[in-house]
Amino acid sequence: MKIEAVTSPTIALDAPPWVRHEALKHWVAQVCALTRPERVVWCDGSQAEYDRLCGELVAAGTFFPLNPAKRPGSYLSRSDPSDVARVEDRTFICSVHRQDAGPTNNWVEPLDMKRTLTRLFDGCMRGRTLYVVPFSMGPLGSPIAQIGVELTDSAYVAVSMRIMTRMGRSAMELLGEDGAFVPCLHSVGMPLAPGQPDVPWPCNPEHKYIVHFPEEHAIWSYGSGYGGNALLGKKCFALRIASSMGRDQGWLAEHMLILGVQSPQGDKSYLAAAFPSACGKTNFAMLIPPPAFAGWKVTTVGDDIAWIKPDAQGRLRAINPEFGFFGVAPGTSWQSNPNAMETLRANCIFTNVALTEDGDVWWEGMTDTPPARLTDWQGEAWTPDCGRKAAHPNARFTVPAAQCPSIDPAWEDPAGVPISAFVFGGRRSSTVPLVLESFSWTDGVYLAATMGSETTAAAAGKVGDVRRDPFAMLPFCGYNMADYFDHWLSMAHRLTETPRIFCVNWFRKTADGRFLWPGYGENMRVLKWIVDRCHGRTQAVQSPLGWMPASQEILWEGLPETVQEAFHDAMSLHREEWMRELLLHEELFIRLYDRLPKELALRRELMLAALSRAPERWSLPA
Ligand code: TSX
Ligand code: MN
Repeated sequence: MKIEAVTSPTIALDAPPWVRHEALKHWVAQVCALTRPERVVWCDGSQAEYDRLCGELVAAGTFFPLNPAKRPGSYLSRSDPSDVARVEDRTFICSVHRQDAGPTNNWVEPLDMKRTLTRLFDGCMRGRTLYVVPFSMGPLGSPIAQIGVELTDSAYVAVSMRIMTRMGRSAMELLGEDGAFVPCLHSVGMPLAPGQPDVPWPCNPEHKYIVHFPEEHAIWSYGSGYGGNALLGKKCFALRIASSMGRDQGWLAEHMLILGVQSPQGDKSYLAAAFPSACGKTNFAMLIPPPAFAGWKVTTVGDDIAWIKPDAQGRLRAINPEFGFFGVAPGTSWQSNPNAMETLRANCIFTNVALTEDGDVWWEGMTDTPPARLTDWQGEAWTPDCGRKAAHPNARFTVPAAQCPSIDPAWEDPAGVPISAFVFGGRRSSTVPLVLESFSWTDGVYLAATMGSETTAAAAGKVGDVRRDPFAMLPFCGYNMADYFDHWLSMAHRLTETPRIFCVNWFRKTADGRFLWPGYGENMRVLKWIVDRCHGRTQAVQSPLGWMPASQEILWEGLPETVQEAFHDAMSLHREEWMRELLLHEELFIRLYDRLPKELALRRELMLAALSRAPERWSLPA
């Protein structure tokens, strides 16, 4: 590779007049000189452009238009069977010092990585179009929002970015002549020789790299066209790079949904909640309260990412940096999430779901009985008895958030919404109670730092293993996880009032393996207690680990008595289980020992002491 080749562009850039940023044009020229695309398209984000690109994707065989009578304005896309999920082992945080990435991230020295990537990007866009995709993460012009520009050789990425971000001319105009932006470089890593026919889903089967340079706020992604590997605004920018910016600048970029709860009295509270995968995060963000909750309303601000900053009054305010939902389709149904199903009625891009005979989509868990005949996610004929899944377990929908019936009226407020509480959840069949409020901010940071979740079929490891996933950020923290804990502890000093911190577990089971809690909409009963706590409207019982609701503080109307009995079990604490749990916390702390905040190790000691004084089985008073 000759580096001087990078300085001489070979194709006319023809930037439109609304691009006034010379440094940006220079970067595009440099990337063209390196990657050698056939042409450059500056995306303006218009409907006409979206329709044209979707038409080209249909012609290329990447998109299949769904039946307009069943699913207007929607497309089905099938990825290469090898390119179906984020690639965590190919994801790198290339900070200057290895210790700044920490033991939970892959690390390569930045110059070393740039040498490797420059070789891969050399000529990698030959025969393809380079799309310049300007986008805003967060409402345009919001003081919490940020601009990025993705250069990609994938039209699928360009159209997906229009759904998932505020994409196009207005984002570019906000940049002006010299505004700051995060450069995001992406290639599917499959150049075309002259005359070589393209494939529906180009990607690189051998080389995949998802690379972050936190000090210079840059992202380079190579070899994959799927989801978080390729839509660089989401996990790469809004979580990994933004978390690193937030640490330096005193704010938070979190893997959290944001929801609003309105009481019959009309008061409105917002909370932000972090859950690892397979906990039903999107279902919780779009929860519909059961009939007993007349006058209560739950609204959705976001389902995946929250950017949270202290305002001038020292209160935390949050925005959803995204513009759409990129959700897991399997399991989504009119039973589990009617708001999501309503959102998906039109203008959707589905990836790796099954196709019905009448040109609609289907996935496992959508209906109790599957259709008699389908085309599966790989394009093969499918019948219920064929022994294969019709949709890939990580099949996705990409859809505008504005179409969600429960979307909050303030979801695009540039000032963000005030956060009253943080909620942390995991999938635990034992040990962890249904709900717990931390004694303090530090104690809440401990609970979030040590949260774990049991692996389901989709994840790596044995089914039922507990995987530590601090703050649900393990794959998404752009710096050392121990420094991240420290940043959370330090946030308390930037605030006049800290939000309350709660832990929830919808998944605790009886000894014979039945769920103790009905979950779904019935989680409103827990949510109401949380919100009532924030307003000082309800009591709590002190347990060895935190504050808990007594049964009479929960609204039970509409549920059978048996659920109240199960609640008693779902709230119990077993000394031996918790002693074992604290040993697992210690494993995590040893991994992070050199930078672990002292408060957390001490908090663990205090918990051990409290447990040693607790009865073998601690229960709420009857
Ligand atoms: O999303 C879920 N939530 C959150 C909803 C707001 N799921 C789906 C699994 C995760 C992808 C849940 N599954 C929840 C839950 O609260 N709880 C459960 C466990 C459960 C499953 C089925 C039943 C009850 C609990 N069914 C019956 O009891 C009939
Ligand atoms: Mn997520």
